Amino acid sequence: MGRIVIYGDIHGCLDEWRKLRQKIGVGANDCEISVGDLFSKGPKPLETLKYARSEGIITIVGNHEEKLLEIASAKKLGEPIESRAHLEFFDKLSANDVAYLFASPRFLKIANLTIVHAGLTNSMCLDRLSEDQYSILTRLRYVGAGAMDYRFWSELYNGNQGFVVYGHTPREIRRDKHALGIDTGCVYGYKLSAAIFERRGERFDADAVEIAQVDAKERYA
Ligand SMILES: [Mn+2]
Repeated sequence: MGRIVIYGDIHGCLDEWRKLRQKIGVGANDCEISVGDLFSKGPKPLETLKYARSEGIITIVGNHEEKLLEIASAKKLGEPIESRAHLEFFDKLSANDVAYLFASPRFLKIANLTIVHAGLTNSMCLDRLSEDQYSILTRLRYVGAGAMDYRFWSELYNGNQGFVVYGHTPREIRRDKHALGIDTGCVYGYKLSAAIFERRGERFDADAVEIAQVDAKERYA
């Protein structure tokens, strides 16, 4: 295996994503993973989803992918669907697009690396998650450290589920002891980022991670 290349939230910013892949010079030996939220908010949602699928890039389920999975099951059961925007998008998908979403993992562990969309807490064990904990993976931001004391999850995370690479909360690259946040808000006019890990023996050296970035062409949301 070559490098592991992990992309932050793309939100339909396909032009920037193509440019970033070109800049990194991804090759057939590299393993590419998106942290999820491939679409919604940005300019080319459908094309981005199809691009990820056709390029063989793995997508972790984000809160927006989760919405589509919920719509798929609501349709099957004949239940009402609340999110009109997501429903309109869902109706444009091909059977292969839907199959790609259903095949997307909620998290991925590769040696010492763990990739999730939003975050996790110290009490969660990825191999034994409850239904509620699945949706924590796609939404988590702050956790209570004590009464009235809320901190960003990665500040308190003790590394018991590996070194976590995540997106979901847009801002600059955030580095904590056991986690790396790579959603740099491309759809809001900032940057699209990727974290690149090289194999060192049996593991990936988180201290030697390389960050590659391109600027957003414009502000979309
Ligand atoms: Mn998200």
